[in-house]
Amino acid sequence: MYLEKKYNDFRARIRDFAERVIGPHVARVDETGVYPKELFDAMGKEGYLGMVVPKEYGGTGFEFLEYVIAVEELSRVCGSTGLSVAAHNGLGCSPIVRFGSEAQKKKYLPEVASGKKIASFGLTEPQGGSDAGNTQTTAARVEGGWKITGTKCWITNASFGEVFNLTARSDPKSIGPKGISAFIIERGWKGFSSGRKENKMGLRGSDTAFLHLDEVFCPEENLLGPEGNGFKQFMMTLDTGRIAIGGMAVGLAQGAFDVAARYAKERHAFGQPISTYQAIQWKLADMAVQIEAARHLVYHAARMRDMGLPLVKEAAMAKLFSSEAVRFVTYEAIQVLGGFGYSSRYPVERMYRDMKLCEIGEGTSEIQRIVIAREVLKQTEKLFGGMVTEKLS
Ligand code: COS
Repeated sequence: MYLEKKYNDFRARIRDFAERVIGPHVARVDETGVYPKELFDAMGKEGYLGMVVPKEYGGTGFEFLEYVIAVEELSRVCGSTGLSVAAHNGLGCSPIVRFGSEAQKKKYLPEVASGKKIASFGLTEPQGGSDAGNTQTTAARVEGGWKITGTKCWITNASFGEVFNLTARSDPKSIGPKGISAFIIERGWKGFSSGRKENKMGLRGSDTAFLHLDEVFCPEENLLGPEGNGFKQFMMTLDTGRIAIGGMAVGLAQGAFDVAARYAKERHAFGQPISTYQAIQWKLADMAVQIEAARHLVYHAARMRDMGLPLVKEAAMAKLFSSEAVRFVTYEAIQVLGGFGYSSRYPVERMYRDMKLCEIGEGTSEIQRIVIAREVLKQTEKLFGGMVTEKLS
């Protein structure tokens, strides 16, 4: 895919970092589920934990496209790293950047952008992931602030995150997406705890756990954005988060392709490299097309974000397509490697397990289809105005 030189240079820099610093740990991280803290520290030093934070608040102020390329390159080497970094930047830091007051930005952004504290996001609850408007966590008004009670689940970086953007129903009479507000909660506040780390199929190094809030007092100044606007803010956060998950999918797919293509050239069968057989060539060609198309959709949505354009449809399309592309690519990569692909001697089986989250997290593929259908139907209305169907007589 054609890209301006500055993006290619940026890619080369982060690829080198991912291969040199993260690469040696990946197999062990997958096996044990333990992610070394020094890797977070190393990423913090490079500025990769403050990519969406403007420079005046201690971040690198990268373009969104650069951020997506970074998530892609980290995921090409290690999906767990890609997801942890995307969740911290896109879901942890970003809502404070977009919706925070000046005082909140000054208080929280420098410490999360440097990686001194990891930031996280809590929307999903046990009784409803896709039905995000059915928030059961409550925020009851008390003197000086709010008392928050409820449970959030599948929260990335929950076990060690220190700053959490959470939604809770602040209007007790409301139902559905209205009457939900967003709050910034800190670990250490009385009544706040995280549950046991989930034992997952893939992305095993990326921390996932429940959060429990038992009458946690949240001061008024930690209401994030206007009261009652939490659902919309979180939907807007997910729109851009979905582009980053698209970047993660492209990265995992590229990682699997690179292994498969190289293996096909080195591996001999029936007296010649398997890359000389059409059966393998067609697989590699189809894989390459899927990756290229996914990357186009993801980068296009990222550029729209950089231009401040509406991108609900483009973000959902990018995530949906790239999530399905990476499923195809990692599946075929295993097939190219045969028995070796099925074994943990090569990383493609890990990538196959890691990629499944792309079809679930930050909105399932089914939710992306709902979002896309709503948007294209709206556009169709604008295009045609009146009826196009013939009147029945
Ligand atoms: N940006 C801005 N506003 C948005 C929005 C978006 N992307 N999506 C919805 N809204 C607004 C709507 O415009 C509506 O506003 P008004 O009441 O002023 O008209 C309000 O939010 C409610 O929206 P809607 O009626 O569409 O809500 P639904 O309950 O029908 O939910 C879906 C819509 C299903 C799309 C939403 O719940 C969703 O995305 N669910 C998946 C959640 C998810 O991704 N979870 C994974 C989290 S992993 S971190």
